[in-house]
Amino acid sequence: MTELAAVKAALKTQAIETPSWAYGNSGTRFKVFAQAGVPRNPWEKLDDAGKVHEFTGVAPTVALHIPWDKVEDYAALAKHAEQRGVKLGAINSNTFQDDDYKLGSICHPDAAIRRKAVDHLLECVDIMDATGSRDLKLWFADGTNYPGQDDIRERQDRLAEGLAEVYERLGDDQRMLLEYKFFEPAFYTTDVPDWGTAYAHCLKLGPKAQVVVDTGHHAPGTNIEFIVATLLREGKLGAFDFNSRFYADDDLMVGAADPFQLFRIMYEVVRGGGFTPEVAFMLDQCHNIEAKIPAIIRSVMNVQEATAKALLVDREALAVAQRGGDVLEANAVLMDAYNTDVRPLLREVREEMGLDPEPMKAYRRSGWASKIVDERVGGEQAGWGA
Ligand code: PSV
Ligand code: MN
Repeated sequence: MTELAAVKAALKTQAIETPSWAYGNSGTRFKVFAQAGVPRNPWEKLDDAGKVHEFTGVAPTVALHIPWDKVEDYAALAKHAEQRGVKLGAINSNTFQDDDYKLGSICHPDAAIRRKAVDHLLECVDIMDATGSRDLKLWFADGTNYPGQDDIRERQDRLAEGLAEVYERLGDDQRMLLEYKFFEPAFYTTDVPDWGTAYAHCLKLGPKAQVVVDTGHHAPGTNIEFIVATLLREGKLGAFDFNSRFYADDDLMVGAADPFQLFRIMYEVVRGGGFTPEVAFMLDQCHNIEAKIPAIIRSVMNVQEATAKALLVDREALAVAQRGGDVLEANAVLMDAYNTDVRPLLREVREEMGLDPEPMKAYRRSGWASKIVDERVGGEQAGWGA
């Protein structure tokens, strides 16, 4: 196989998971702008996700968020997904929207609230059994706002205890993915604020516990690719939540704010052997002013472009330059790949996959956008928090 053929073959295996919540209305804490045609339930979210996969060919799974995507019959939901050409992916827990969780969930000072939170996580594992999902994705809003509010160390003990109970409940083929975020909604301490804390808990729990890197969850200037390289080296990178940010957790389309950073991250993924199904490549975005489905298609294509560039890095030439201490040549090798226009290559890849080479144009021509506006009348639109 030529090198280019190998790159194309790799790109054809790419799998980017789209989030069910990105198909519904979402926004900022100031305003959620409703859009005509957005789904009114999980079934319609899957219909839209099916379209994203139909036109991109690389978005075969959809992450669910519980309780936003609660249904009576998860096996029927999984079947509905398959009829739309997609599968159900990670199950995201939600321990941040109930009044009981004001002082935390799994780290709450009151054992009864901790019990409620752990029971929710166990329920999520039951749902995974029904949907056939491999991954339970955990993000905790837990933390404190004021020094002295609660005992920092004891909260870690409570976290470890709750996680251990859920870990024990996982099946042989199931995993727990622990996501960190440095602040918000808590502003003084956050109980899982960084990759080190997530890593320490996952290490103690065992091989089925892995760390999630949400690209919007770091302090400005953080070198995310270094974190990716380190977690891969330790065998502890379970997944990404891709989005981009200019300021904090902006949840913009991935690759929009900093495509170079996305390339650097994908290079470390490729370099570290992480371009495999063992790492889940998920989107976690909040489309506020842009149309949902095209925004998700754009994000999928941005990840695809960054991946193509990462795969094109001449690693032999890079290694020679690095070992020879040739700083400028090493940097040039990396930049050559980044500056390559990979769009023609991706058009070829899509054609070879039997797809339209231009997913965005094909989606626009398909008429799906006006069909859902016409058909999805009445009922209550799905939205972040609903
Ligand atoms: C938290 O900010 C987060 O990134 C977690 O992944 C949540 O589950 C998700 O956003 C919900 O929007
Ligand atoms: Mn996230």
